[in-house]
Amino acid sequence: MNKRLIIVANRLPVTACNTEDGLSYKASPGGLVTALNSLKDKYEQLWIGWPGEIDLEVNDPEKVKNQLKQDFSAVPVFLNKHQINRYYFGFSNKVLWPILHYLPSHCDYDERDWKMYKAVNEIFAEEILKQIDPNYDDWIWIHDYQLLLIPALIREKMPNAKIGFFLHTPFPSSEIFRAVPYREELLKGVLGASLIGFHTYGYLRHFRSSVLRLLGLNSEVNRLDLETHSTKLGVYPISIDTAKIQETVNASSQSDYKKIVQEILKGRKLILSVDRLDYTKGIANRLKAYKKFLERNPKYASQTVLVQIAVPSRTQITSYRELKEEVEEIVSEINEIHEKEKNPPIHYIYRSLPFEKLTAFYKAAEICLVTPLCDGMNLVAKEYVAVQKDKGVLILSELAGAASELGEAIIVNPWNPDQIADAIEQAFNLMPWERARRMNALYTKVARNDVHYWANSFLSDLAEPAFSQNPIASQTQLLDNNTMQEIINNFKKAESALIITDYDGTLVEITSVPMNARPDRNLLNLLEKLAEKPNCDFMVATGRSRPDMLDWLGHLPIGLSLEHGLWIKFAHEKEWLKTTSEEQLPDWYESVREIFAKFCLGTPGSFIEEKETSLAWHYRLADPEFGNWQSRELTLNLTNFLANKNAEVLAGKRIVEVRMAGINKGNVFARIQQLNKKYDFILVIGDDSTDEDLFSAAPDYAYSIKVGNSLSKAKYRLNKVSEVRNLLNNLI
Ligand code: ADQ
Repeated sequence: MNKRLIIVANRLPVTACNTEDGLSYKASPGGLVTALNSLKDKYEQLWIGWPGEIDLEVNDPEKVKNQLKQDFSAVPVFLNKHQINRYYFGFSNKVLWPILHYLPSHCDYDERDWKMYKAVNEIFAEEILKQIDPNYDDWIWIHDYQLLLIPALIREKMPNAKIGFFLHTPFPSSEIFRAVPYREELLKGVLGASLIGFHTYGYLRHFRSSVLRLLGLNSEVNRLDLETHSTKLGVYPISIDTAKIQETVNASSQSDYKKIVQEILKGRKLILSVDRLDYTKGIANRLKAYKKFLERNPKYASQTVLVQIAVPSRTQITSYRELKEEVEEIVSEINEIHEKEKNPPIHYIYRSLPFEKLTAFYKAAEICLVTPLCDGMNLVAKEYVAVQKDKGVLILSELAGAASELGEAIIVNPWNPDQIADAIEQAFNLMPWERARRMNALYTKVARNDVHYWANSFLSDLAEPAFSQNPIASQTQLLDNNTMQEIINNFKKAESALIITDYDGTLVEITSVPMNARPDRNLLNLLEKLAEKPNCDFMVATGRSRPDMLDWLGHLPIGLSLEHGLWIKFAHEKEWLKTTSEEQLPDWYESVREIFAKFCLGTPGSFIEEKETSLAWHYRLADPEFGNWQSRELTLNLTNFLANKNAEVLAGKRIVEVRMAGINKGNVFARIQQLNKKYDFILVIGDDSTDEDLFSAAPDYAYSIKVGNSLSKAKYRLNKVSEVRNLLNNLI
């Protein structure tokens, strides 16, 4: 089957333009289009996105669609003005964009924008699903923050789909991401992907931390195992088409553009800045730094010119219009200060230029000043390097993703005008060999990690099956419908059946506070009905203490195994069996309590649960990363301390527990032997590490089911509590 790449981005690579002769299409020269063009030999491609504003009352949508498909392999998602205003200018650019760039002061939240963001993501997802063709091996590659919800929407309908997602912006610290309204929904949305790509490891790290803190999900550095699939995480710094840029540099058209540039320079040295006019790009700060530089070095006012090229961007948004005014004011102010000079020291160009012309500016620039306050990557820095090859000096903000790759640039803090002014001075004073050394090193990197490398490395990682690094899947099979039916049939046929299930995480969802996990009405009904089955012994086996469980389940005619098998009682038995003959508290109990108490003080949110012969330290309410770290310390401490004692340390789900050695949930099978009970059907279900003893002790013919995704000795796996309840409901 032929592979096909479905590329989904807010905008199509072509934009519709209304001309006197009707609609025409202008190719957008974005880096993404170039990058993916080079993959055309390997994958057929289909683009899905917004084609720009098209009046559908004047233009026949079917005709537009056919033309886009035929000429550009593109499928339009038609959006009207209202939709674009709320989804794109609203939620995407007045909430997500500023927060992703650590600038929440630019946020302007409106609930209606969020609703439209959701609605438009759904429209995109529907269009993608419509385009899926069973004759192709379709891979879906979704781009950027405007479309965060799509991966989960597709996953829901196509559980095995290959979905890539690439974020072109930074991903900020969880402390700031949590300010986004509906942050959980957004994270869950993007986690529908099989692979999520970021520009830098820093962004990946922040993403993992947000997923942990906001969704409570642990992840590996490169992977996150979810109930339905695994999501891989990777770092793919985007780049440019270096070879193509070199072609442009050598093209004959350059000579005309060079002349235009020379007319602006009038023999002066060129400092160049090129940006979309966006508040993240640090344009105002940079101009102020240049002002400082001129104050300190007045002679340069006649010898240099700062050409600031700014592409108009998102002009519908107030803060972008305000920025334009601010920048223009600063430019006039600086030029007025130096009005006695023949030519003003800043030349400001507010428009988009053809790339060939931009190249002429890059080539002529002695210095390229790239000082964003925050930037996912920044391609201008790489374009300058690709054009210069062995000359010129790049001054680069440490807050641009590109800084993590381009260390040979002069790196500056964009918030520090003195440092930027110093850097300009330093750049002018660098010896030619030092400039060449730095630029050569930069060029080698940019040429090697070009945009083709970027696209190829992302897609080759997407090619790997999502579960390939997940050892669990191969060991414990997902319980399919056939096995489920087999279990139901065998249970119904059985003369004498035994069912043992764990409680927390198996029959009820795990809660932050253990006392909140009370059984609900549906569960109590279900357990009552199972207890009524004449051919069945039903037992709940839990690590919880006797008082808890007697309060919650004591009135039901079911068996209970409590405190990890310390207390066992079958439904028909009157007396409890205590698995140990010791009457006293174990000798380690007090000391362990003291160790736990020390860790409680040092780990805000954690607490101790005391049981008859065991102690548990819970850290579900503590900071998740700190809690994990403290639990490792604690386990190490306890293992040393308990080395020669009759005790074992268990690390469970956000819990560290110490219990008497030899007492575990598997003890129930020894009790069954003692009682000489015979069963022709056994089903055991549990979700955490203490249930592994149950799985090991069960006879070979038993059905054992692990709830969740982690490594287990169980034969089968279910994903969640609701699926366990569904299975049990099928038995009654
Ligand atoms: P942008 O914020 O748009 O991209 P950037 O990476 O610098 O920022 O790309 C700008 C592009 O626009 C460059 O290719 C540049 O040549 C072009 N450009 C700039 N000024 C121009 C002008 N006046 N005329 C014509 N073209 C001009 C987002 C993220 C970035 C990330 C990219 C790619 O914000 O951090 O690097 O996506 O992932």
